[in-house]
Amino acid sequence: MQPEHLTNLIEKVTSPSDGRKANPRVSEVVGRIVKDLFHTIEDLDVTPEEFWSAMDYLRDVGTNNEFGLLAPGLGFEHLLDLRMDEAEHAAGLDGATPRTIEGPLFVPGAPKSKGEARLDDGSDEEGDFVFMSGRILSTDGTPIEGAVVDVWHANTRGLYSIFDSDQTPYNLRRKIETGSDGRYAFRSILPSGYACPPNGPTQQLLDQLGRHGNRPAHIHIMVEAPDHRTLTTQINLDGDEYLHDDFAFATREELVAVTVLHDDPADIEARGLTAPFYTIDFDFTLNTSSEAVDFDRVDRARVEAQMVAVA
Ligand code: MBD
Ligand code: FE
Repeated sequence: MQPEHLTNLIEKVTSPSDGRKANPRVSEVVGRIVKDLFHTIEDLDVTPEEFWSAMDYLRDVGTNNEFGLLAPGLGFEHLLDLRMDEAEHAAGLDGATPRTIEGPLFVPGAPKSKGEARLDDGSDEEGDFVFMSGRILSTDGTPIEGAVVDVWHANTRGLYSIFDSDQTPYNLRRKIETGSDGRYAFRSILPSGYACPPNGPTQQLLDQLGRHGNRPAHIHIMVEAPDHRTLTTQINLDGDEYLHDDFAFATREELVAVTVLHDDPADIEARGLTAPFYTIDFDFTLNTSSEAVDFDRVDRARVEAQMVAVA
């Protein structure tokens, strides 16, 4: 193709019509994406059939509400993390627990309690009991009072409440507020890893790339605290076969948590249990608020509990 035909068309796509005004940011970003895609089509000789099948594919991703899954699967959500890490580092904000992706399954508005909570509703009989606790700290080591720890994780089938009609709403989701010792503690069941819906469009593309769609077992944490930067992260459970092979690229070495098995009958009885249990001890450190960066918690559309279609 004559290069000027390509350049002319790209130019026209983002040229405002007579008497209209463009949003300059949208114009710049869309102009760049269209330009890069035009070049992709030209350089790779993309056929009309390939192009239209890509359009159909995007329709399917939307219909199945999987853009939130495709984004981490193609590395975009981790890329955004790396960029936020860079910006904080450049602003001298170091020393906090590393962030890692929120993912598509956070639901705001979980029940809140002080100091401790039980996350599971007792219905998942496959689940091993876990007691996780630790402190929310400032980078100077001071415990933070009044931090709100939002915790969410999957059940033993790798499924999340609200998105899974077999679970009670907000099962395995809680907010826990720290007291003056900065401590949080909860009882729950150990989650299993997540797998992309096998017949969905995300897995369909991963198959074409020769990739699996699995995540290691993990527990999501979002911590908000007065005068501190919000931390969105996850811990990954040690020993999972996908620990370093996460389809969403979210594992970070500092976020691997050791699960300690307790099978001494005396320990079991002391907890009022009848089966062995696990403990996880994990502290989270937050950076103090800073004028040097203009972002905090990522603002994105999140599911409203009552709006989720229960299939
Ligand atoms: C998950 O549980 C998750 O955390 C992400 C990032 C994507 C899909 C499912
Ligand atoms: Fe998850």
